[in-house]
Amino acid sequence: MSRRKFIKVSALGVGGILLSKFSSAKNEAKKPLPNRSNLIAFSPRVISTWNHGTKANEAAWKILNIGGTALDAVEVGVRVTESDATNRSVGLGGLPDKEGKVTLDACIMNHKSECGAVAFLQDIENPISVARKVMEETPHVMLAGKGAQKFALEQGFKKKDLLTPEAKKAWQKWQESEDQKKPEINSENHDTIGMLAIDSNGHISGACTTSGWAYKLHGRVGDSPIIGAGLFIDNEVGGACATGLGEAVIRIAGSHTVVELMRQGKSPNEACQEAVERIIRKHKDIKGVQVGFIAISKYGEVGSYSVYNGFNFALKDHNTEKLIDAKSVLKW
Ligand code: SD4
Repeated sequence: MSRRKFIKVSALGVGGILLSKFSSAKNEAKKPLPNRSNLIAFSPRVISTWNHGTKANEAAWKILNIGGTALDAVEVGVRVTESDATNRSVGLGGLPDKEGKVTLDACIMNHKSECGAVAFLQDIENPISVARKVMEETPHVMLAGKGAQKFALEQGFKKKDLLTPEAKKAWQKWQESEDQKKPEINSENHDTIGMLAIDSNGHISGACTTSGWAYKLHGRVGDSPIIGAGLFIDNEVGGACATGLGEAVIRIAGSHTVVELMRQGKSPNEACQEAVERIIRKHKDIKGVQVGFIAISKYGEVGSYSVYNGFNFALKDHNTEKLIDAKSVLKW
């Protein structure tokens, strides 16, 4: 058998195994998933939200490319964005809340449906790694506020002031502006990173991390640390994550919705589109409410959709490295 033929047959074989695994989950998948076994099966791939996804993907790819796990890849990948002081909406350098405090939300989930999260965490540069520790070292899923910080310090994380002079300046300017009377999420004040990766074992993991809605009320927690809202993985189907106005994402359990729509046979793109349309239907006034989803299927297909135009995501695999503009239902 020629090598090319062998690879083709192997890929179909893997797809066949996957499909029989799917059909055994009878209670969950009433309608059989479409046969997409001719698509890239078990070829590592990573996607992440926004332009900063490109750099984060590079770091994740270093792990995926040598046969590392999707879980390691997503953690290492989003840490790049968390530690980038020039990014105004994730980790170090993130814009603070109304009181000038940088408060962080993050979560992580693996192919075994294990998950961990931190919410309203302060003074720790890499909340995603704390979320992973919550997943691996505790019987819990989420720790918040002071308790999350205490746990992080016990785990060896170091305290750090995350409010950079630039972010402080922006906050001071906001305090003097009219904008503070009507807090609004828009294309300038949010850019969460959500990342989804599939590794060479066909395992999917995801991570989501943010400093949230700039100038939010002190104590506000968004969708990003909430499993099922900001992120959801079901290794039998795929994964999804969200960016944008967290309140709107939580109202439809956004990422879980996208994964369940894929379970019903929708492609990642179709699933993201339907979730976005549901958000639009649930809002009397959708003006200015931006949400974007990205998704990956078990077969490595990727997709995205947003309420308004302007959302994009970065894709990296063996053959491709590019930014893709998401389709949107509405135009700004
Ligand atoms: C939040 N969803 O805290 C986050 C913000 C965000 O892109 O995603 N911005 O609501």
